[in-house]
Amino acid sequence: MTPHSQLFLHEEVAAALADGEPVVALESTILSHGLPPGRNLDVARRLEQVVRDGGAVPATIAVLDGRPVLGLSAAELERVCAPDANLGKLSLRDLGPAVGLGRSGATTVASTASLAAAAGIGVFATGGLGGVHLNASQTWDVSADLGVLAKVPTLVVCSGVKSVLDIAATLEVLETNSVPVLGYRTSEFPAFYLRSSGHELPWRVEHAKEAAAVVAAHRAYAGSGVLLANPIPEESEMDKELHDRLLAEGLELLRERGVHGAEVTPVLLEHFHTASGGVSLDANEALVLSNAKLATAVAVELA
Ligand code: PSU
Ligand code: MN
Repeated sequence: MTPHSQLFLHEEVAAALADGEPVVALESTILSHGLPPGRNLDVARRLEQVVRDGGAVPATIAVLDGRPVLGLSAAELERVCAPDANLGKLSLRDLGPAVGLGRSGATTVASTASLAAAAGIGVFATGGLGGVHLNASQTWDVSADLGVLAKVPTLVVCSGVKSVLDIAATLEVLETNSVPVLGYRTSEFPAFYLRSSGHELPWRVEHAKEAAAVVAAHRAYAGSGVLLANPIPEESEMDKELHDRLLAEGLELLRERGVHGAEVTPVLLEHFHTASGGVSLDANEALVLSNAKLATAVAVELA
């Protein structure tokens, strides 16, 4: 482990960065809050393998005992995925408290992208991005993920945002913050479990090489990130009717239980996973693996 001011880089990650070899960051909230124990470790390992198979070094990121770790060891990955891990969800604002107080936690898109950028890792793969919530005009619930994309030059590869969010408003905030949103072989912003959302995108790319060219050019003009929106693979897309039913039920559940803030996404995901009998889990796994593969291809082009 190489200390790098407040960062702790796995040796392999530090060596790859020093040699200009491609590295792909992966987040840990999806493991600790998005997937059930048992399944999460398997997905975590497969994500890292997909990155390796594509010719890059994976850096799964989490905060362990007050240390932001970039590139978890096998034992650390097991710790993050353990049924009794009980890790908090750390957004960017939580990094200072967690590090200062010596705590552990899983990192979201906001904190993972920030840590990656601080270490010089420019490419990051995840499942879904946080965004503007449907009732944000009353609750002010807008994910810090958007504010971070406005400020750090990381490429985030995701499958759009869930339809539990206000997709139109999310795209507006990304525009306001000068974050280009590229559709990967699509002209529509994807909606996580579904390939299309009905919201058109201004730009599309057909190959990793094109995405890399856009990222390289964007970095010359702006300090903001880039979003590469990769729809869930066709064969894994959820049935639209099932999706819409689960979403309506999930929203009702949130209202009944008065769930708000950081708990919204985990509670909703849990409802999808149990009520769909695992169909949504398979979808979630398929899309995140596909995003890791695409992110790796872009990282290789950039390197
Ligand atoms: N969307 C998903 N799965 C997830 C998340 C979002 O489909 O696991 C997680 C990501 O870590 C994302 C975070 O960064 O939720 C956003 O949370 P919030 O809206 O509280 O900022
Ligand atoms: Mn929120």
